[in-house]
Amino acid sequence: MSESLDKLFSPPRIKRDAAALAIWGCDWTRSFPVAPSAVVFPETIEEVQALVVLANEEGLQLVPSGGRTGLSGGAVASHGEVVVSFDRMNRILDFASADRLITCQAGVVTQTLQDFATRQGYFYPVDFASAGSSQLGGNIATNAGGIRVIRYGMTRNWIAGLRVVTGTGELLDCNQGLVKNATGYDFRHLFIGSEGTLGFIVEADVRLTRIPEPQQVMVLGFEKFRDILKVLSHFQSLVELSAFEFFSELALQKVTAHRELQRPLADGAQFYALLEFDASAAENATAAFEHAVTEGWVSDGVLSQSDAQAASLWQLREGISESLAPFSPYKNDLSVRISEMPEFLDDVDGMVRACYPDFEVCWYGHIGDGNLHLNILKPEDVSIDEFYHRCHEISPQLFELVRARRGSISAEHGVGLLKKEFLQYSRSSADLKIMRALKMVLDPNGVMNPGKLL
Ligand code: S2G
Ligand code: ZN
Repeated sequence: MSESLDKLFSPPRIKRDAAALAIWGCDWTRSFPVAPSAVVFPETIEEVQALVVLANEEGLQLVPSGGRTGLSGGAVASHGEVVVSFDRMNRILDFASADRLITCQAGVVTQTLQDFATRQGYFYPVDFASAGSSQLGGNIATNAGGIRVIRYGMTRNWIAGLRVVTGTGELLDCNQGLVKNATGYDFRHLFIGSEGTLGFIVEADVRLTRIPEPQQVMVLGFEKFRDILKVLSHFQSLVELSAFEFFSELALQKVTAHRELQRPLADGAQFYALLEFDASAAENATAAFEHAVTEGWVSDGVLSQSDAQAASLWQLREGISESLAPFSPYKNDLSVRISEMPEFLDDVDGMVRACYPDFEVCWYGHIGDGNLHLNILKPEDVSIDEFYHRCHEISPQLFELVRARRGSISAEHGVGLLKKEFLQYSRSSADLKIMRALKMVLDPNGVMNPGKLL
């Protein structure tokens, strides 16, 4: 059946060799079988449309693939699907200075977009550890967040226009990069976060902002979780924060060992916060720090004195994910409203200690956004299957705590395959009914990324 693909693609733009299938058939998750039937590399929107039409005619199933940095199995092909890689649709098509817009194909690497924007004198603010390999299309499909959401918001905030090939092969031009457009449903927001289940994102008009003034970084040490949130609100009353991240002592131990980094403070602490702000706000930030010390919320702190020192402090946070990878972590990516955070943290801490007494639990994340990355580390003497099974079994209890506070079981990593069975902890039955109806409208034959999200 997939022979008909050869009418549309010829080598090297179609691959079927085992090595290629293993590379393009998955993302960063390692807990699902990888078994695509082929990988194709379209170069134009018309080729994507022809492929989707063919898939509808011949019952092919298509898995969109970008930078393959996903963490929920959203880009894994396990049942003979055809992987559609955007590696060759990676051109920046236009820069409109007056609109402060860059138009690019979906396969543009996030870092390439950031660098291009800076060269034009502007700033694309969405940033995270995998920006060097993730692609814009995947960032949009998962509404990627990262480390500067507290100041700049999620990917969703920066997409002024979107070209999408739906699951029936129609090309939609959503919003055309307009600032204002009051003409009914805004389809951008249907496809942003849809995880490739409604259609292929093929092009985007990306909004830019001013390049921020030089930033400074502060790392603070805490003994108690809940003091972190008191410090957050105190700093926010005095300083516009560009970032407010946190990580535990265990995370710090893993990242300093893995990357051979210096510890940030003379004394240890239970938890650390990493703050970033405009250098012109350093005086206010220092005043806020001194108040936090007086209140006993903070034990110690350091303020970066150079860009190099700021970068090495950032490594302590951005290097965590990579440092934990060798421990095959069972990842949770939870969010609740900030006002719910203190009690939620207590709930989760109590549950984790009760349920995982023999597992190392690593806390870190974008606490300024109410987003907690909870990584359970696999003990050496436990098999990966046994470990994942035990973690998966406890997930309902964890997600019940999330539901009780109207939180999200997936703050920024998406649902994919990993969280699909738990979606009802964050979405109502009415939500799910409408999501399925929308899927039927846009992808009636189930061509698009089957088995993901819904
Ligand atoms: C982070 C990166 C992915 C992970 O570090 O903020 O979103 O490993 C994560 O959790
Ligand atoms: Zn994150």
